[in-house]
Amino acid sequence: MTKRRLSNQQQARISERHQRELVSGNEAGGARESSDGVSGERCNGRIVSHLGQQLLVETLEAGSSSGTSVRCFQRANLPALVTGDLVVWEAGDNDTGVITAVAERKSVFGRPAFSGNFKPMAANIDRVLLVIAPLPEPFPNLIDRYLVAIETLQLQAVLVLNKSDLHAEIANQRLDKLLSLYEGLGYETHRVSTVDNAGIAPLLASLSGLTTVIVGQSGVGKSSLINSFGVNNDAAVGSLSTAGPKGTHTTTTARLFHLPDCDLIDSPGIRELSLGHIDASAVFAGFREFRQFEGQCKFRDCSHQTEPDCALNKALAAGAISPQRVDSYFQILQSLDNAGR
Ligand SMILES: Nc1nc2c(ncn2[C@@H]2O[C@H](COP(=O)(O)OP(=O)(O)OP(=O)(O)O)[C@@H](O)[C@H]2O)c(=O)[nH]1
Ligand SMILES: [Mg+2]
Ligand SMILES: [Zn+2]
Repeated sequence: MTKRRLSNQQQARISERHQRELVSGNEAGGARESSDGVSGERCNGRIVSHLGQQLLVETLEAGSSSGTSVRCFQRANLPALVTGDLVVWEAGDNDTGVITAVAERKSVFGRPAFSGNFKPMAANIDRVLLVIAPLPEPFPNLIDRYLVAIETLQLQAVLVLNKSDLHAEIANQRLDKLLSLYEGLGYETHRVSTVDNAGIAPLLASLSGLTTVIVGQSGVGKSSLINSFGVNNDAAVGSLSTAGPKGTHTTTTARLFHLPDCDLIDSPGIRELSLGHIDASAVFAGFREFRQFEGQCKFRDCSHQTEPDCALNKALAAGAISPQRVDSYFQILQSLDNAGR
């Protein structure tokens, strides 16, 4: 219980900070006369999910969630809002509300839209939990692409290999080895199963006091994980036959869930992760073990391929960095070129 009490205090502190941000965010937007049917009484809230044209907003009272939610429209002058955004809303017609202001985001996770521009998906998060599984098999480069995206946003990445119960059936030693590689790079990793609950308790304990967005391919078990943590409102879980490269995605919108001492955001699965919004130098820096070699090559514009005295190639030859990661780096660079950069 001590842990829970502590965590509640932590949460209250976090929420107090949010309240301050909200007030300042609202003042920055300027108090408005009620011209569009709103009550004029300003309330704090947090975006839980998208509901078509509307947003589901949980109300925040006295520094924490009151447990009630309201469907809201947003004022047209606001940017696109995402799950986790802290907002000010006012009661409107027909039990709906109108979002009139948004607090500055302390962090954001997202990926490029078709246009190539960055598209936010979840805001005010501490960690990104990347889930992989033996089935569906990860597409090539998946982990490195995610890690580059996460490092670029200066967020903390956690790698989770789910469906460990399938070890006996599916030869996934490759994935196990892969996970060990990232462990060696200093990333936190977990091996879990939502079927037999292996590894679930330590994973949940590692999320204490934090807001975590769960990402990964469709069908790897992101929603199943959320359910195995014991949330009140179940996240919809798909059948493996419908999830996957050709099937429909079960989760279609990012959604916030509460546990006693942490918040989780479930997210829709992806088919692949393009990095169209990231430039070549950010890709290099996104490989955390490469950063020490930045500016160490003989030529300032070294492409780390055939140039003499290349620090990256020397490290590779000395076995200090993984050939797989170097290959992955070049594959990502090539995909940026192919995307017309
Ligand atoms: N064997 C096994 N199957 C699992 C495990 N976790 C989830 N599954 C199954 O994997 C399938 C997909 O699970 P979901 O939780 O819907 O996957 P998701 O990542 O949320 O998928 P999207 O919402 O489409 O992105 C379901 O049939 C689950 O029952 C596990 O640990 N072991
Ligand atoms: Mg899902
Ligand atoms: Zn070089």
